[in-house]
Parts: sequence; structure tokens; C-alpha cells
Amino acid sequence: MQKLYETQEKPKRAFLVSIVGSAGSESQVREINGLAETLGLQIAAHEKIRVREKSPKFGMGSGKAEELAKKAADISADLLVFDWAPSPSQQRNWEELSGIPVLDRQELIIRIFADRATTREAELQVNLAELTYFLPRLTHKYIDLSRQRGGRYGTKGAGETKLETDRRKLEKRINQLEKDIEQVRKQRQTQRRQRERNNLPVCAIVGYTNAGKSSLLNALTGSDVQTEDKLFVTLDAVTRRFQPAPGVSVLLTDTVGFIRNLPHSLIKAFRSTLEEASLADILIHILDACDPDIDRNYETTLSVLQELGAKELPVLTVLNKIDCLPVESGENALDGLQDRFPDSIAVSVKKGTGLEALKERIAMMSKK
Ligand SMILES: Nc1nc2c(ncn2[C@@H]2O[C@H](COP(=O)(O)OP(=O)(O)OP(=O)(O)O)[C@@H](O)[C@H]2O)c(=O)[nH]1
Ligand SMILES: [Mg+2]
Repeated sequence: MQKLYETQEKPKRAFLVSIVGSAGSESQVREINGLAETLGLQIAAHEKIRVREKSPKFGMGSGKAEELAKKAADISADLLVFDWAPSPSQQRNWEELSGIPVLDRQELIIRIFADRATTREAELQVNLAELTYFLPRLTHKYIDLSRQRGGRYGTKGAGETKLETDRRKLEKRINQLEKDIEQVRKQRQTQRRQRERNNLPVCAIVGYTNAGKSSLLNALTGSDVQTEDKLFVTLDAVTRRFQPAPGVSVLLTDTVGFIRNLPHSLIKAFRSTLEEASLADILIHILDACDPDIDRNYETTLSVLQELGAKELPVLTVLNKIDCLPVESGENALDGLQDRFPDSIAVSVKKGTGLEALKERIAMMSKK
């Protein structure tokens, strides 16, 4: 039988393909790059294409598909990464055509989560998201990109009977995972109830991935939560006690970052972790002021919050990383941002600027 996974020795060479031409496609191109790099892929080439003809087989004309498959072979790519969502059967067609695995954006994100998961809760949740994603893709060609994990589920080359058995096994495993997650969720509720007994207001730090949520928690509470210039470093909600002003105590929670089109299987699987935001009393919405996509990121966070039922909570908007604004236009840029985000507080967690004003505002809001 064909070997379905291998332990990682050298980075996999990825051929990224983005469809451009619509509004926002530029930021999407930047983001898929970031996701691929976060996963440790070597980007062999990044092709930005326009699609005129949409055949059901490949989601584009077969001439274009063949051209891309040939290019992948020419540059010795190990895998194709698509910045759109091919259906399971389109994915299979592409894999047959190119002879290499095809990953879409959803799978990149799921795999990043899988690499990052360290606690039992995060592992269970990621596992559930993976299996839900893979269930309709049992013939998907796999390669293992993860350094930490040995092998992966895979049934390439299997006959129909084997596929049926595998499907049943997967469904059983999904059922079991759902039960295990429910169990962990109950433990989390118990912890939450204990916290409620303290009767302290809960502030959840929310925002786009890499905005500086964990850095802020660390700066305010002297904690040592991992921070890194990568996407989805934090997968668990961490809560610390914090005194924004003498005599005022709150609980500050760091949360999982959001991203545009967060795969639905992940939202579902991570519901209990993500719910930390909706159960807070105050939201601290932190933005990376230097990200050219700040407006989109802001909207994405709001829409995920809405999906989680946290839209009505009082929000304190924080513009972080102001130390990175271009020096010559620094003040103008900041003025512009503060016009766009009225009532926001500008800080640099890294330099410690603006944190006193932020503390005052948190203290004020938590007294209400
Ligand atoms: N220049 C600059 N960098 C910052 C600032 N605050 C945080 N960073 C950097 O931004 C990167 C992301 O910070 P994190 O705190 O890990 O971000 P996060 O929002 O927790 O990210 P995820 O957990 O991955 O969603 C790290 O490399 C930080 O050092 C800041 O004020 N200025
Ligand atoms: Mg974090």
C-alpha cells in the first residue's frame, strides 16, 4: 500500500494558487501566504489567477487546470495549496490530475491548529474538526506536515468496501470525541461557576490572530503566556486576576484569535473555548494598528462575535502596535485610525505606551 505519511525531514514545497480580481483578494493573498508559512511550508511559487470559465470538474477550465498541474510538476512542488474551497470531488480531481495532495485554506487552518494544540481540550477539539473535515474526503491524498505527530488518517487507494468501513470508523470516532468534549465542557463550566463565586467582572481579550492578545495579558498581569509572530499561537483560554486600579479587581481572559472564514468545523469544535468571549462582562477588542487589513480584521472579529452571541457586550477597542506606524506619517496615521475607531485607546504593548490609560478605562468600565 502506498505510504500515506512521512515524518518531516525537509520543508514541503508548496505551490500556492490564489484567485484574484474580487474585492479584498489582495489581503486574501497575503493571508494565505502567512498561513502557509505558519505551517512551515516552503513557498515554491505563488500564482495569482483570474477565473473566467468555471467547470464543475476543477472549478475552472480544464486547460487552466492542466497548465497549473504542469507548473506544479515543473517546480517540483510537493503539494498544491488553494486559496478557495474546492468541493471534495474537485479536490479529488485535482489530486488525480497533478498527482500531489491538494490543501485548501480550511485545511491549512485546521492543520495549524492541530500543530499548536497542547492541552487535552484543544487536542480533542482539533481532532473533531479534522475528522469532520475529512469525512467527506476519504480519498484525499495525505502527507503529514506536522513535526510533532507521527501519522495521519488516510485511505488513498482503498476500495469501496474499505471506504465504507473507514467511514463508519470515522463516524464512531467523531461520536466519541463529541462526548469527550462535552465532558471537558462541563469541567470548564464548573471552573467558571467557581470564578463567578468570586464575583469579579470578566474581561475577555478578543481580536484577530496575531493582534497581540497574549502580549497584552502578559503585560497587564505579569504572566508568561506564549506569544509569537505567527498565527494561532493561543488555542486555550487563559484567565488571570488583574487589578486595573487600586481596589478594583477583574478577571482577564486571553482567547483564541479569529480569522476570516474560520472553518465551520473549527468554530463548532472550539465552541466551548470560543464561548469564553460571549460569557465575559466586557470585551477588549485588540487590533494591530499596522496591519493594512485592519478594517477587514475589525469586521471579521465583529462577525465572529455575533456568531458567538457576544455582539451586545460593552467593548473597549484597543489599537495596538502603534510603535510600528511609519515614523514620518506616524501621528497622522494614528489620528486617522482614531477617527475610524472612535473611543479607542492607542497602545504599544511592546513599548509599554498607553497602558496606564488602558488600565483606567478598564477600571472605569468594570465599576459600572
Ligand atoms: N511591534 C509590536 N509588536 C507587538 C506588539 N504587541 C505584540 N507584538 C508582537 O505581535 C506578535 C503577536 O503577538 P501575540 O501576543 O502572540 O498575539 P495574539 O493576538 O495572542 O496571537 P494568537 O494567539 O496567535 O492569535 C508577537 O510577535 C508580539 O511580540 C506591539 O505593541 N508592537
Ligand atoms: Mg495569543
